[in-house]
Amino acid sequence: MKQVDYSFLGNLDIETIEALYRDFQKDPNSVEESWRLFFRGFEFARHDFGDHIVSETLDKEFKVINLIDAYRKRGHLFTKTNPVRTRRKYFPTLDLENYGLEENDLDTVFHAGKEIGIDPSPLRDIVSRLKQTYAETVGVEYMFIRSPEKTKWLSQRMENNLNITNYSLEQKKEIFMHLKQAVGFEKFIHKRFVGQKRFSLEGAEILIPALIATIEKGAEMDVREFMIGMAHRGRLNVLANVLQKPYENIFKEFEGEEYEEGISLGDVKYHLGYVNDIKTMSGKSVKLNMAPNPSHLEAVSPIIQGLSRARIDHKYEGNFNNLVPILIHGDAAIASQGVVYEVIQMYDLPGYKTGGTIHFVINNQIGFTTNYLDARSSTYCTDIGKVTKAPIFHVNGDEVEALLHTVEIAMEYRQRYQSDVFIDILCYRKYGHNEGDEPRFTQPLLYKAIANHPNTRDIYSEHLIKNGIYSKDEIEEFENDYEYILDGKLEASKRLKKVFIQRFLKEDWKGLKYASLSDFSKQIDTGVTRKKLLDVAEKLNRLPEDKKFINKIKRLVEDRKKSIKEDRLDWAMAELLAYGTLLTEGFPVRISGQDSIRGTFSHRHAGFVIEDTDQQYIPLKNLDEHQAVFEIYNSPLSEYGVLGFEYGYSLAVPNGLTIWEAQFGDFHNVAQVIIDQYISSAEEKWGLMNGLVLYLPHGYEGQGPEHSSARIERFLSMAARNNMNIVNCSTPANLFHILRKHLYASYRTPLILFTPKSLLRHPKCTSPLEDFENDVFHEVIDDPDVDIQEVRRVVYCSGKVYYDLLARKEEFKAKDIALVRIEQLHPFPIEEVKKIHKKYKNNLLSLWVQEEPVNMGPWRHIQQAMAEINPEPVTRQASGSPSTGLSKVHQIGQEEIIQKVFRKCDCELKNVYCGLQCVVGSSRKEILKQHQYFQKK
Ligand SMILES: Cc1ncc(C[n+]2csc(CCOP(=O)(O)OP(=O)(O)O)c2C)c(N)n1
Ligand SMILES: [Mg+2]
Repeated sequence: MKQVDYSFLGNLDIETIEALYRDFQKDPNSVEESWRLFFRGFEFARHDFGDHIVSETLDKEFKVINLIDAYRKRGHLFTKTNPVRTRRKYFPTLDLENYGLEENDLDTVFHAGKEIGIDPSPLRDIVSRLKQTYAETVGVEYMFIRSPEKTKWLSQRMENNLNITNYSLEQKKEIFMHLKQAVGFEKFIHKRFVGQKRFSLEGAEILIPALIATIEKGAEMDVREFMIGMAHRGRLNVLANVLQKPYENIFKEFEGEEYEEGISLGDVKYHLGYVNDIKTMSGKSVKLNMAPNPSHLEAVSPIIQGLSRARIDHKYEGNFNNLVPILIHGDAAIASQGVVYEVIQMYDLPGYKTGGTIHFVINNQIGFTTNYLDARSSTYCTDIGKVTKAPIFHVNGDEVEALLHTVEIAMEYRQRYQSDVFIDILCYRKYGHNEGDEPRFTQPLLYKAIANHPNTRDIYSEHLIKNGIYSKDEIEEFENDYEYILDGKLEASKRLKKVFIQRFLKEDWKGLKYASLSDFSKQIDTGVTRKKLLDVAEKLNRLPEDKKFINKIKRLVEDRKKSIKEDRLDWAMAELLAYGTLLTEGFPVRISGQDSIRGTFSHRHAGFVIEDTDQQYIPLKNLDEHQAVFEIYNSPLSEYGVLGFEYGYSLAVPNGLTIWEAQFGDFHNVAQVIIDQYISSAEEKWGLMNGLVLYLPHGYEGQGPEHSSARIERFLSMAARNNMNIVNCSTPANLFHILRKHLYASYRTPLILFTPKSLLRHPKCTSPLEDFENDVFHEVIDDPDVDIQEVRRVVYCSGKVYYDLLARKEEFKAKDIALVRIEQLHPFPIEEVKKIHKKYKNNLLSLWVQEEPVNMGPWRHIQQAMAEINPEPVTRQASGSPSTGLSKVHQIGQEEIIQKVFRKCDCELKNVYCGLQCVVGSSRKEILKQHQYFQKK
């Protein structure tokens, strides 16, 4: 249908309008908002004028309707929401003349008033109501929402309840108490801890009553838990006055010198998390979680989503109304950190939705020293919310009642439509970026205005005094009393010996412990009986008879069955069997990554698409009725957001196998923040365990600089004190066992698994059932095919290059070369390696072989870890890029590496793996020493 331009309505005759109206009545939902309004105006006019309707009266009614529409759509541009600055000017304005109306019409009664829920009223009243609703202290953007039901709900909810609401006396007193605490807390710290960084909330203290109102309203509407993520600004205040973290603990963090046991390095006070069960004013019990977060702005956002989803899945049986994520953003961060987009984009995806997040923005119009005009191109910092058609409210940070009213609407909307909602609080920052930073260096004008601006508590006190609710003296007394309480808490904090960091979600982690070095080398019986293996395999390889599948799928399943019969299980089979057995033993499994269901390299096929449908049959969901939940999702094309999500998910499910898979290993660097700030360091900073598994496809197959290396070296450079388990399996069975061990261990660490590509189909990369049954995870795999006494060269390697070496070894029938695979790179299994090393008594030369350039791959870490053995490196030359783009050049490089390992000495002892010369050009003296050895022999 064509968009209606109301201006030429005067030219439409009544018959035409009648005909259009009849169409509309047949299918009211088929029209756009402007048409709906058109017909609504038409209804009003007809209702009042019956058949005597004339185009002139219609025309004016429509103009009023148009004005209403304009307020709804553009009213937010004309609000008075900025407490300390004048707004930019927007055109056209909402003045009557821009809508074909004039002053003279102000006293005319228009039936269009019904559109905003009032009786036919003079235009003056209609405009006044519109202004109050859409262009005073709250601006709202919502007319871009494509669902007529949602826009109608929002219009009605806002128009029927004016923003300046009449809170009851008791409510007003309560609001004051919260403002008093929010303001008093900052002032107290400012006075008592002079010059210390706290990232004060001053200028945005209104956030505290807003959060409390969110929790109160949520609790009334079935919410039992909130998952909160926020940055530095005001965090201490939120922890103290919303999560009710004891004041004395916070004060101790300003002065403490030592952490309580278990926290090694710790973190600054405004990054710490906290969990508390609180009672709301209406007597409901609500769990509040504040996740710890790093300095990296917005990095916590995906973590909150994953945590929330995990809780919704595992604690609230999928009921999105029982848990609400809250994200509190800074205006500069929300506008420009890309991960915000990644998180928002996930909001409605089946694998990632959390039922809608309430986003608050502490919009102090500045980021560090950067003015908002330099910080974004968009009109609002919240414009990102429009991507998913979430309603966006902009509220004056001086107007507490208006904000609380907005919070109520936001919570109702979220619970009703499971949508994100944004509340942009226009406020200011009382001091510099932190309390020691001079803001007048960069914003002298603004800070002049801010210096003279009263805080929200004082503004609200004025209101209460004016309305006779409290006297000035009473207000002062309340404020003094609060300061007195805080003084008592400060004294109490001095009696505390150490700084206490509450372990986030410690209740959920009961029974699991931090890993020690010896834990890793303890063997855990992860074998599974043949009977069970065959039973699970049979279910994995069964296609339901009543469903149709393409021939290729049938063939694939037949091949899998054949591999079991022939006792040659490949990588995919091992992976699926690991999941399958764990599921039947009660461990939930969740996998997400780009194209993970089929698998980037087409090996996994965890779901089979039913022919001619969009549905899938997922064998791992159909093992038995008591099995744990299996979930697998193709993720959106994001790494940072999705890895953060899965990290959060695994935090909330300590006994589940949560896996994030990179499409190719290199892509993990898009999510580097999550790896640096959470995966590798969360335990030392916050005492946080985590069992997330990363699958990072790795291996040099000539696919170019970006598809070869998962940057093993980077993980190894961050590995220390058992913070991660870094593994590069070379056999399907070892993969099976490490995954099972990961869950059966009494400790948890992130598991970084480098996974293969070409090995997925390599005929040698298979394992017999026996290895799944009676074996365990091996940190090192010694060479089974050697003549121990004859071994002259011990070649250490890891992962896929082993098979390249093996091919040559088999070709040469070289039983005098031992290929030893390091399957676990961290913690490094040095004792086991040494044991193997000792076994080869006649060894002359130890090598470390890798496909990567010498400055990449595990080499530099191996050099340290195996210092006692001192292997010589066989690697590619140092380079900045991991690999060549030409596959021929790759092959030459690969051949060079292999040749170096197998090249025999050029000397008189030809045909013996005797010397160092060929490999690394050792000194003449060393060569002679070896020759002597052989001569003696
Ligand atoms: C990813 C990232 N980049 C840079 C910084 C450094 N930094 C800390 S706060 C800040 C300004 C944040 O501004 P805004 O988001 O508006 O929050 P505000 O401090 O104004 O509350 C910057 C740039 C950071 N913490 N994280
Ligand atoms: Mg800011």
